[in-house]
Amino acid sequence: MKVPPVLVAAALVIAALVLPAAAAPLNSRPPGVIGMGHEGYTINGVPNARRGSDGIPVITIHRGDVLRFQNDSRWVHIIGPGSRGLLAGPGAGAMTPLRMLEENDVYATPAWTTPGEYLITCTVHPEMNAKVVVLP
Ligand SMILES: [Cu+2]
Repeated sequence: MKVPPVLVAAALVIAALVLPAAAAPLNSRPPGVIGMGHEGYTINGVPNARRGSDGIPVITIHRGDVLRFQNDSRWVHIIGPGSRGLLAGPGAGAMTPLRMLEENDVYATPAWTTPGEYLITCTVHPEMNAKVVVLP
């Protein structure tokens, strides 16, 4: 018996709607950890973090602090120094040139040792940008 293609397509659509809900729940994000959603960072609960006038998260830390990220989404993120999905040269701030995070992955940067302003981005989601302000 031949199955009409429209039934196969409908079954795939239904499976796509149901399967994510059946996946294991994501780990909850501890306070102070920057979340990674779909095309944006989550900063509620992160001390000294706010939205800038352009809507981009601004996270203020002191020299020697580290930043902690958790991918609390089902999307893969590849973060690094830069803006709008384009990487800056390595060594900008304390971000490693690239760090891939799959769901539930946690990453702590090395200590930020040089005061200044640094941009971070996600190469997968160019809309995913943030500014890190390192105070002396
Ligand atoms: Cu991303």
